Amino acid sequence: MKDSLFAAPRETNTPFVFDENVAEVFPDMARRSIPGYETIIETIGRLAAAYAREGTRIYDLGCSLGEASVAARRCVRSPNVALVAVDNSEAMVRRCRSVLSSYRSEVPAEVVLGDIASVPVENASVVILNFVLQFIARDRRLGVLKKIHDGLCPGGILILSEKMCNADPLMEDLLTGQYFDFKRKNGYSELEISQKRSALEDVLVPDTWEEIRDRLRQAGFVHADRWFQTYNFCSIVAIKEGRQQ
Ligand code: GEK
Repeated sequence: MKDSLFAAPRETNTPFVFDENVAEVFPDMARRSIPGYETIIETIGRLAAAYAREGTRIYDLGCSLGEASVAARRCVRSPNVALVAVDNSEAMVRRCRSVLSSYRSEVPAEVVLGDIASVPVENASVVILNFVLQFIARDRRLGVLKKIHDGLCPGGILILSEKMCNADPLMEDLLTGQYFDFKRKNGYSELEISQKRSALEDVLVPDTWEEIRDRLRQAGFVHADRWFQTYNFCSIVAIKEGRQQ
């Protein structure tokens, strides 16, 4: 279903929430609003296949409709791997359960309604945080990353995708301008672009690349780099120190 949530003029600037209306149009919204969304999902599948280890778990934190979970379950061949998908939106979780149950896979999946800040992460070989940390209060982000680092097995990976901002105002303007052109090219009107931008203010709070990198280091990740970037959207892979079992 086409995303036209911000097409009509809005009288008040109500903050963006992941409700039933958003869940209904989410696949279209993600593809037309997140540069590289499909490439990132496909690559998550391949990274999960390469790093999932026998007898461990894959976590998809902030799973929305479970597209990354579907990709991981389709690609992973290691035996005895289970997937845990978590989201705190009831509308997303309900739909995600139905999406995941409609695909057959050797990887059993559980979809949990919960806050990623409080859900335990244990015995993980792969953790996916695909455009989610940016919605968590800044002072809670380090705690989430530390918990993930602690819950990963040695040699396990975190795939972290984020919308970033740039500390240099000239670069910020250039990259934001290019991003808005991408949205126009994908059929969003000026009104849709500006109303969505206002609704996301204080809801999606981006960090700079330097802040993200430093926070990953503070959480314990020594090896981390961007494997994808278009405009201010990036995806990072971080590896927990130690040999894979
Ligand atoms: C994908 N990863 O398609 N706890 C749990 N879930 C949360 C929290 C939280 N504290 N805060 C936000 N969410 C997905 C796309 S969308 C990205 C992720 C976007 C959830 C929220 O309910 C929503 O489903 C998701 O994070 C963010 O691979 O819309 O830009």
